[in-house]
Amino acid sequence: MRSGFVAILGRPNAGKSTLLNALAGEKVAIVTAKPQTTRNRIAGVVEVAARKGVHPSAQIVFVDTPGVHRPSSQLDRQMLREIHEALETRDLVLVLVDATRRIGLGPISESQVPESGPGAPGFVSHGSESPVPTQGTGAPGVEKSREDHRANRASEDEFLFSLIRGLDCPVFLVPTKIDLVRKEQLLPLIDALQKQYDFAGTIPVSARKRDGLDVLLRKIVEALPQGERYYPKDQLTDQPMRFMVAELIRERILVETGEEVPYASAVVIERFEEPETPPSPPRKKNAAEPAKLPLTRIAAAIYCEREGQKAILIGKGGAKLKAIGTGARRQIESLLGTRVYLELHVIVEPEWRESRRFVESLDWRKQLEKLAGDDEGL
Ligand SMILES: Nc1nc2c(ncn2[C@@H]2O[C@H](COP(=O)(O)OP(=O)(O)O)[C@@H](O)[C@H]2O)c(=O)[nH]1
Ligand SMILES: [Mg+2]
Repeated sequence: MRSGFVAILGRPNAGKSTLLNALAGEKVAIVTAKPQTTRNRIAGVVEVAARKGVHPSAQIVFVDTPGVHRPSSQLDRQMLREIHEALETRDLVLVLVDATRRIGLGPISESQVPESGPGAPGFVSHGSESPVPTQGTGAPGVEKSREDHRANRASEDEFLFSLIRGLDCPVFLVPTKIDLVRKEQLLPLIDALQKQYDFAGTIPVSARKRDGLDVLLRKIVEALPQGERYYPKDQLTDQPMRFMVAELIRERILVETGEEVPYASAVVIERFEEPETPPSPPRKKNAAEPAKLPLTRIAAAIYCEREGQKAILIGKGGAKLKAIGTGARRQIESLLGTRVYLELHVIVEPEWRESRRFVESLDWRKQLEKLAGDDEGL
């Protein structure tokens, strides 16, 4: 059989976590429309059955990573370390590119996808593609900011390419979200990217429509080395349950709040009491007595940086925190297959994103070490 690690790399919001989930067939990583949703590397384990005359069976360990961006805070630096770690142990790399983005630039939002025709701005030329506001074109200040914007995006691309240059493994280019663009728009983007890097292959996909995923899996299996499984056959991810639970709570925060709050929030599980009786198999439809399901008790702290953010997270009369808790609880119940009692509280930790010590304490790998250490101490 074949086996190996496949690192999923790309700019923020490229669609990395959505692809991971589509390939794993389950929600392994949280997904939102906001950039920098993913903060840690996350493995999703995919078993591929042998196809006679095509390829042998395989276990592919996909590793989702935070979006590549030049770091400014300690949190950013931690995310970059996660990317480097994912690149250290990999047999193959996928560079995901949002197919709706313009050449040399970042993505445009779904609502801005051009309808059709040569009038569709900027997919081919480098001249007219800037998404900065067009009012006042000609004014020197606007021209300058447009230039800066373009230079900045190009340099973020360059930053990504610098991470893969010199890797001694195959790197595939994977344009994703192709459900949002037409072929005539996709080809020039692929062309431009192929000029910047010598990719071992190009496989366009839509994670949302599950388009191209079979081809992607086949090409990956063909490129992977012979080897045995890294994880048991039925294991889906390397994340412990309590981290997935923390992520589901963070996902609700990302969805329920705006401005700085999502980026300044972190979730730490303080208590996780599994039921003494294991959860029974999923209930049959119409089967009565859902109350008999065992109960998991979870307490979590939501960290933010300022009193104002705390007030937003709590909301009027606690309404926001309640909405976050209710939404998260439903997701956690379906993940765990138990009823869940979820207790949330908000803690202000000024400037935590600038504290390397605090940022590292959020890392579940570090948290596991600490939990193991605490146990030994008992
Ligand atoms: N239409 C469409 N949207 C997608 C696709 N893949 C991801 N998205 C959306 O793009 C946004 C960012 O996705 P996410 O997976 O979190 O990106 P990441 O930051 O690279 O992990 C989310 O709103 C997704 O729903 C796709 O194949 N088609
Ligand atoms: Mg992500």
